[in-house]
Amino acid sequence: MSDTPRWSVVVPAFNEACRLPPYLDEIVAYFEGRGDPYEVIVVDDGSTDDTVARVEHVRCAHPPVRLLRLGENRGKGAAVRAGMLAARGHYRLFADADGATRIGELKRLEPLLMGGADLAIGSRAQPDAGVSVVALPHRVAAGRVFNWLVARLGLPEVSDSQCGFKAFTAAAAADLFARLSTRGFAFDVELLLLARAAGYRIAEAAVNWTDQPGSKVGVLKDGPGMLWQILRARRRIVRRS
Ligand SMILES: Nc1nc2c(ncn2[C@@H]2O[C@H](COP(=O)(O)OP(=O)(O)OP(=O)(O)O)[C@@H](O)[C@H]2O)c(=O)[nH]1
Ligand SMILES: [Mg+2]
Repeated sequence: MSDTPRWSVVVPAFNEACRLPPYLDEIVAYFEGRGDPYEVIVVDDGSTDDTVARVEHVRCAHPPVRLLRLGENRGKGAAVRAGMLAARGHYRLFADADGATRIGELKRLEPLLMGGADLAIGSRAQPDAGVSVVALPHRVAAGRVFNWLVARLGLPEVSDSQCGFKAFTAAAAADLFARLSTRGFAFDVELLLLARAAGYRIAEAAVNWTDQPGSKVGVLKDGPGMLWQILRARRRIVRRS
């Protein structure tokens, strides 16, 4: 593709042979319908299921779909970082492979970037009568506790740090992802702390979200490690500034 893509969509995928293909089709159909140049970068790091074959299949019919394969499993943060640094679009979105947020929800983030924001992030916690969030009650409760902690750890104005649907200008993405260190699920918090410290404009919009079965994040399994990663990231950023 010779044209610079208007949008790059980065999708981290680890063992997503079931959840990713319908979402990938949806992303391709959405951008083909818009008619702007675009690219989709799926980042796989050692999936042991058919993820790679399923993406290759879509790629044969749709050249804007790219597959980035990392040698070994390093976590969601490392995968999103690699995809964002390989992206060439004027605007760059990352979206979870499970399609919990439909790609059409980009209509809620795009105007924020057009209006001057450097980051436009989806939120499942902002009250908005126009959107619905369908999630299991224990996950909603865990999210509230997590967001409460994150607010106290340096992001008081962000209602939902963990939503897997965030968009960036090219300049903000290139700068922030080059400096991102957290490889695991807590990378969003480091990214937002870095953005805040650098004075980027962060805008949030409520997005429709429907929990999908097969989540790879466990509150008890991953929560303590995520908090530890956030504390380390915070210390790094405070030391540098
Ligand atoms: N490449 C790569 N992607 C990963 C890894 N871990 C998670 N992901 C991707 O990260 C995204 C989010 O994973 P989910 O299991 O949906 O978890 P979540 O969306 O953060 O949490 P939920 O709130 O439960 O939906 C999916 O696209 C996963 O495939 C990893 O180690 N490598
Ligand atoms: Mg999910």
